[in-house]
Amino acid sequence: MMRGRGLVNRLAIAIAAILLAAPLRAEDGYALWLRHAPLEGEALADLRAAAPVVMGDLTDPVSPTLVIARDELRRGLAALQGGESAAPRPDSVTLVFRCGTDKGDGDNGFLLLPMTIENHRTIQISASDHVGCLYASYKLLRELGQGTRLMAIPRRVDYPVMPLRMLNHWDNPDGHVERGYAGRSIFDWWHLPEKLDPRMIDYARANASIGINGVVVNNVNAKAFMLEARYIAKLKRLADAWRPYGIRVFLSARFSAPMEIGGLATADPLDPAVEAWWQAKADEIYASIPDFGGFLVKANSEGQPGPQDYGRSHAEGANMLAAALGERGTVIWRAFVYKAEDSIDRTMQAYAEFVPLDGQFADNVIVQVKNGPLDFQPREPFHPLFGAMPNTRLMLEAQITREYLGQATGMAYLAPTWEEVLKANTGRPAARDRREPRIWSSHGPEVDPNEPIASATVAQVVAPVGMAGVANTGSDRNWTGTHFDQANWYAFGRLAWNPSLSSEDIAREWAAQTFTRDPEATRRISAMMLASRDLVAQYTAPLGLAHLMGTGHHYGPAPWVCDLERPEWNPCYYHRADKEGIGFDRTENGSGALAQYAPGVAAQWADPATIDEDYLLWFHRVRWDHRIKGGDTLWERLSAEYAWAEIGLQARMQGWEALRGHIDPERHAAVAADMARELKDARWWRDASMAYWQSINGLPLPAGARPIPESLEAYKARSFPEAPGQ
Ligand code: BDP
Repeated sequence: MMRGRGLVNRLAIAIAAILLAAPLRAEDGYALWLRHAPLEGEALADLRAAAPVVMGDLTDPVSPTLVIARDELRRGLAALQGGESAAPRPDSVTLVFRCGTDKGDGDNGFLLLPMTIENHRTIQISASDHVGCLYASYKLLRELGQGTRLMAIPRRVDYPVMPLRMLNHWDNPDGHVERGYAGRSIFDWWHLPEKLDPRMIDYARANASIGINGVVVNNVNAKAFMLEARYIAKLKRLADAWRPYGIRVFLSARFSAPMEIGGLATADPLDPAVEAWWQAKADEIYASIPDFGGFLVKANSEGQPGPQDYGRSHAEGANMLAAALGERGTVIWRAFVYKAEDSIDRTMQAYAEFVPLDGQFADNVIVQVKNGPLDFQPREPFHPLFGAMPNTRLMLEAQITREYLGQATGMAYLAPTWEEVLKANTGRPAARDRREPRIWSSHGPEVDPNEPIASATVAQVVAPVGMAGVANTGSDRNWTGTHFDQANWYAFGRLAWNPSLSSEDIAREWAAQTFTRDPEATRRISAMMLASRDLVAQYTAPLGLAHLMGTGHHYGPAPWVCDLERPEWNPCYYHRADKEGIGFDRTENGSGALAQYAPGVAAQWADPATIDEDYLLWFHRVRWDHRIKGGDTLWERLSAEYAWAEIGLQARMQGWEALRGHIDPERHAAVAADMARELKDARWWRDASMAYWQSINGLPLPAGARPIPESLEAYKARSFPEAPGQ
């Protein structure tokens, strides 16, 4: 009998153990970093013991934002406790909102304040405005989601450093996303305004949870008809849905719209009829959407119309639109311009066109500058414009979608790219914004708050304005094509919120919320993420090469392309390889682009013997037998870079395999497949590129290099009608 009971007990314990070690549930990634997966072990016990109660009595007046803030917190706390909140008890920790006003006059900052008053534990959630309280809810859940104990939530004031934290969607009204790799557009213009896809709310939640507060809904290569009344009605529906989440809508505006939809004979910004047309258009939009953010404009770039078509400057074009918006909104004018007929180095043209206009832009104009002077390449030095327009409001444009980094294949965590540019010191003064003590003190030397800063980082230049990211969302169930691409959306928001955060901290907090809280697993995942961009650069653009990708789809290698109509569309224009050597000379002996940087900055890149090799061929043209630090010739080193990338990718695959027990099978398998594909692509990049370089320099493969399986002709003959993004 006894023995029988013992068996039953043992069986019961075994069954309980199986049940408790809850099998990893298959997940499709839709919930993003807002999964709020149940806590484990002591963290779970702690939260249940706290039995937190979110007080329902909200600050007066109650707004939809506050209701969302409260409900998010309630739902999230329940989910973290395994689906149901512990029943309230007399000693429950109470969470109380104190949320200021909803007038939009706060800075969205907040304070989470755990305290014990007369044995009663409470957490005060105070903010200067309602959106601040919403951000506080997400922050609290983020902390708990990483295993922080409720009463140990850091008592810190938190607030967004940058006022504008925007996504730029390159989505077209027909549903095709330019450079989008995660399916079709998430915006269903056809069914708007009557029908609002619930996904639009999930999208707003995701954005609000990382502090994104502005969305440009359409492609910079804009269609004029999106300014028509029927589209304004559609946009209004989105604006109304997103307003409670603190998100303002913006539109990309086509400069020639007065002609295309307004029936005018010109779009000349100094023509009174054109001014009046835009004024009336702005009034029409504001009548429907009182908090409309403004216009994003790509002008006189890649065939887009602009003020130069009428002999007017970018400033004249931007200021005319800015006058139409008035105090109600902002014109964001892109600095991404280059001309085919201009014989100077393409990377120098934006500087040449914009620097003379410094100080001429109206107060409600922002000039939006890509991180580097070329075009979102795997690695670029920072854009020299950041140090050259002290009297203009500059904003950073990053690309979250991976146009040139494998698209939605493989892995490239981009936070290190953005961290690099934000931390780059321009070597030049910047206008000082006193509202941002954090950014001033955490980026660079101690500064006297009353003095203008002598040598500003890019973060310091753009902090008073903002950051825009070209969105990577699409209709794919997991939003971003691959699971790891969610991290880029997340990291973009977090860095725009606080550009002093490190890529590593962001990777860890993302991984803990997205995959697993196991600290060792999170550490390993974040290490994989941190190395990933460098690996892509190593096999696609080693040693500072750039723009070697296939024409049109921008996927895979095509360094041999030399005959496209516009010279600066050709990979040959960038690598300049011949029998003697390779690289783009941007020193004073070459294009002179180096001189667009402050002397102290230029000095670090001026000498091929001392330059950081990641930028060697960006700034210098060197011989194939040039000796690199360490003794290898350039040719040997180039070959080694490709080989190291392969080794790195293989090691990462093994590392991922070892994480199998920590990740649900569905997402584990999907990522493993992405990684296998990336290894195949890296080999293709290496084989095709090496075959091409050899055809130019006539050198044998360096000793020990893997033979190239196919002929150069075979690589050239590959075509990919199925590649996305054509
Ligand atoms: C390039 C893209 C192109 C965009 C352009 C831009 O290839 O599709 O329209 O940038 O930023 O990278 O306007």
